[in-house]
Amino acid sequence: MFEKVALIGVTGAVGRIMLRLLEEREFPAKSYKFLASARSAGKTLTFNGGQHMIEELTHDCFDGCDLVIASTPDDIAAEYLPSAVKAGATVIDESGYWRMNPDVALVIPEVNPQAALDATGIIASPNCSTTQMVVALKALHDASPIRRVIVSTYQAVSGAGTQGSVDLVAGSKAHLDGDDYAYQAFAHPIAFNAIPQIGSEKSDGYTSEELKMVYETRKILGDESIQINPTCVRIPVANCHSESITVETEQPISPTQARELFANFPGIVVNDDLASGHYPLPSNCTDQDEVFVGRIRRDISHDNGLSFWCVSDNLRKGAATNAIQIAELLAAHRFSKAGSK
Ligand code: 2RA
Repeated sequence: MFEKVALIGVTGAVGRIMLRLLEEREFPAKSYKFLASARSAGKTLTFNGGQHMIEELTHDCFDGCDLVIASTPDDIAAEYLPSAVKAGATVIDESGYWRMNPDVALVIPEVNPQAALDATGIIASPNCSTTQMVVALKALHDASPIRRVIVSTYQAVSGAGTQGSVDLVAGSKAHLDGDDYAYQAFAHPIAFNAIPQIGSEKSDGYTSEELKMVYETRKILGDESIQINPTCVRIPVANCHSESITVETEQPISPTQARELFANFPGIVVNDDLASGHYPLPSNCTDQDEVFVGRIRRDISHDNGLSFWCVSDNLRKGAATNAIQIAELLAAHRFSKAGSK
């Protein structure tokens, strides 16, 4: 068992899901410490049937912690997580700050578990749009190496934080009532709209969210030669990111083969019956921990191409669930031989 697990960012949307997952999955820890910004310090939360005080995140709050799981903005992760490592903890980080650091492991447990087991210090969890795609890609990549990916995302407002969800509801109501609404999480109205920009402008006309899909995917799959062309779009859906993905593999993979590869891969659920109108939808994937695929078909424009549709809960597998799965992987590895200490 871990001696003391510190959870940072427990009042955020992802932090709250992490707490529920740790309870439901009976995570092996003797004690917990709940950390948040000064604004939330002093408040209480309910966990494992008890009331617990939230403490302020500071540089010297990690004494005695052997595991830290953090869900914070990048600047907080940059400033505080090195202190947790210095105090001797293994750190699992949900933010984007450390992901591409060459000394940091970037891990999806179904895809590259060994990277977490080999890591010292910080283990990063990928961006939500990357995670669900890479789980699906890995199922194919193991059968025939992926050469090229063209992906368009349809991302839910929950990915933009609590304010994104507030904006969707309030903006939709205002739109229907013919009122004005001042959006805070988005540069354009999200109600009854689609915004082809997530993140800031980076190089070659791509955004930060799009380039995360390129660089994180290559790092996780350990293959710098994979070519990826992403377009990330915010749509007026409350929760769950959807992705239209076309891959080109070294050898052709038929839709039948792909269905079997996906079905046999841990963490993937196939929901694929176009004739009956069955495929993953944000509405049937929310609050689920898996990656769902459907609309599996041959790419009629390319012999070695395969297209499919992929949906996953961006707050769960895209964030909280992946982080907790990394923690469970570490626990299983560290404590299996020693018995349940
Ligand atoms: C989004 N991927 O959906 C981001 C959140 N990390 O905006």
